[in-house]
Amino acid sequence: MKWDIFCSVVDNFGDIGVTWRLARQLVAEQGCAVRLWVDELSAFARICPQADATLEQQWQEGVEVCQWPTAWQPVAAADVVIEAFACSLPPAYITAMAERARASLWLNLEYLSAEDWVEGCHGLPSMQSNGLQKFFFFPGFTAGTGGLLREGKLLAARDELQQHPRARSAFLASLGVTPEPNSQLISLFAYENLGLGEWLGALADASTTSHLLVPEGRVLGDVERWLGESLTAGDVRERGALRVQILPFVAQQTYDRLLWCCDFNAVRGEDSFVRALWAGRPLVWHIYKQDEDAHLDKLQAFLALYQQGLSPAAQTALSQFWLAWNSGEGVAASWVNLQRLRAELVAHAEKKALQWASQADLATALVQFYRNWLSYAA
Ligand code: TRH
Repeated sequence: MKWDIFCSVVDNFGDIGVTWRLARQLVAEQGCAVRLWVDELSAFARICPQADATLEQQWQEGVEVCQWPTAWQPVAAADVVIEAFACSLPPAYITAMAERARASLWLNLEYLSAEDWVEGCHGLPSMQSNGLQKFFFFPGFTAGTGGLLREGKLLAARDELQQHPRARSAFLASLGVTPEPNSQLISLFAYENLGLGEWLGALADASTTSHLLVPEGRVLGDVERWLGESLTAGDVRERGALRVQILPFVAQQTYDRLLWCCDFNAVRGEDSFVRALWAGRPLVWHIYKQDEDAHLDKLQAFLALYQQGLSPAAQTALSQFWLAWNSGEGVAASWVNLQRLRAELVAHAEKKALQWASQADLATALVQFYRNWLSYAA
């Protein structure tokens, strides 16, 4: 089974983050031959540091990673073609898809959303002018969607680290992190946030200690402003009950492990958000901003789903903190409230991870979709 995945890096790391993860899993678990076309290899090299951003073609973890050239050179079309997040395929490639003895299956992999309409749109075809059908494939949280990216052994690997304090300490030490025994370990990956200083103030003033890990990125400016100095990876600063440590941007699998080790994860976008869900630890989601505040509907839809099973007090505290985090207002007060419900939120986060892990994962669902399509076409 040959797959071509096309990824256009719009901004940030989400597009390449999702497609790289999917490509790896299709190779490792589904026995597929995968070519990943990326138009900006420098973004790829950030999440896969062993990659060389100057190469037209390279193999990484069994995936053939190719520079998506501006001037497209004809290649044979694959059995299954994924255009990620509605990126436009090269016209000559679309012709090649149609001209195969059996046309390629063409899928548009959409962004993740917990909104109700997703189930109704998942898997719908759209007839193209050349006679090909393009299908819309929606990741999601319910059985009527394409599911979430989750490697088969993900939760077992996570448990290994979470349940063995020595393994956890050794992993953290490999990043230069040595938290005090009772300190709350927090990771912070977020967009610029006007409320960040307020939150850092609340952590510094708290009666218990926190150790905040900040991989270099967009939120660093807010941390620097609060501390009143520039920072680089490796720097550690203390203010009251808070220790702030700047980390380098690490490989994707290393970042996953970091999330598993933390007591609380602040994540953003799409891929880090899903990974924090699998960590089974309390989290806050800095959602990617969209025109006309469309992202707020997405945020509310997810909250509605995530809050199921929480006490009314925890539901209120959680949504207040998440909305404050995303608006940059009222972050300190809502954090203090949330902290009071920590025990309930810890148990809940693991329950949700296990619940979602009982559904088919996205890579399995994609392969199943292809098999169904083949038997329908036969
Ligand atoms: O980078 P993002 O903000 O990406 C966003 C979203 O995907 C958004 O929906 C999309 O529209 C926009 O890009 C274009 O956040 P996201 O999705 O979490 O992707 C970050 C990736 O970076 C993820 O795969 C994890 C990875 N990462 C590392 O590999 N190392 C690190 O040190 C860190 C912090 C992240």
